[in-house]
Amino acid sequence: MRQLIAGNWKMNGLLDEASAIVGPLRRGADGLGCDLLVCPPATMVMTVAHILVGSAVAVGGQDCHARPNGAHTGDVSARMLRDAGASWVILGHSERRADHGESDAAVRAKAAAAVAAGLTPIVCVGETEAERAAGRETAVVGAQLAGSLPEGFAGVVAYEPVWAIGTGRTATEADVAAMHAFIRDELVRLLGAAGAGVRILYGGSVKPSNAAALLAVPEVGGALVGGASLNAADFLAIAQAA
Ligand code: G2H
Repeated sequence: MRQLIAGNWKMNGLLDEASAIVGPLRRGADGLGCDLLVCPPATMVMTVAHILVGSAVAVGGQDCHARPNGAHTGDVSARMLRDAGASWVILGHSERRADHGESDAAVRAKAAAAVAAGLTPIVCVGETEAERAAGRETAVVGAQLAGSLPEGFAGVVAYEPVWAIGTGRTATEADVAAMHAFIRDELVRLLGAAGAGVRILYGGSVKPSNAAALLAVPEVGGALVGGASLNAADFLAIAQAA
């Protein structure tokens, strides 16, 4: 299966910066051996999707509400993202779990709404430093998977150890191999045969200098890239390592 390299811009980027990133991506995406995705802030999904129309680069949101519409001030629904040109959405990122108190049940409802609206969800899981220090990393990630994935889940999972996000610290290849093998087993247990085909991305300080090694780890189906996705050359270099 082709690896997926997904850029999570987080709350970064204004329109002029977005075009400076997306233009080179559009030109550089042809002939890549992986799938490429950018997830800008909601304000720019439509513009970025317009720039990328007809290209090999897909566009996604960074979150969606579980309801299709209604009295939810400040929220964006999966249908709205789809309407704006997105085909993917990141859900349950640890920053949303921490900043907005998103529970596994909330992530599960959002993932179901995303699929219903025609989006492919990327559901994020990962343990904190304290949980790993206590030897609880697989228990935490196992519970997140069981609680966050809707029945018949047909999306992507991203493993992002919280202690490696935006810190410059990367999990070792052995850490990644062990956790991705665990996640694969859990996916098969939860989803049956379909669990064998779910791509499992690694995320957490992925950059050009470590991408090739991380992407070569068994069961790594791609990368969710934060900081390095804000620079087109770095993001393309990561994609070329896939
Ligand atoms: C993890 C990742 C992208 P960064 O959050 O989701 O960010 O690559 O900056 O650690």
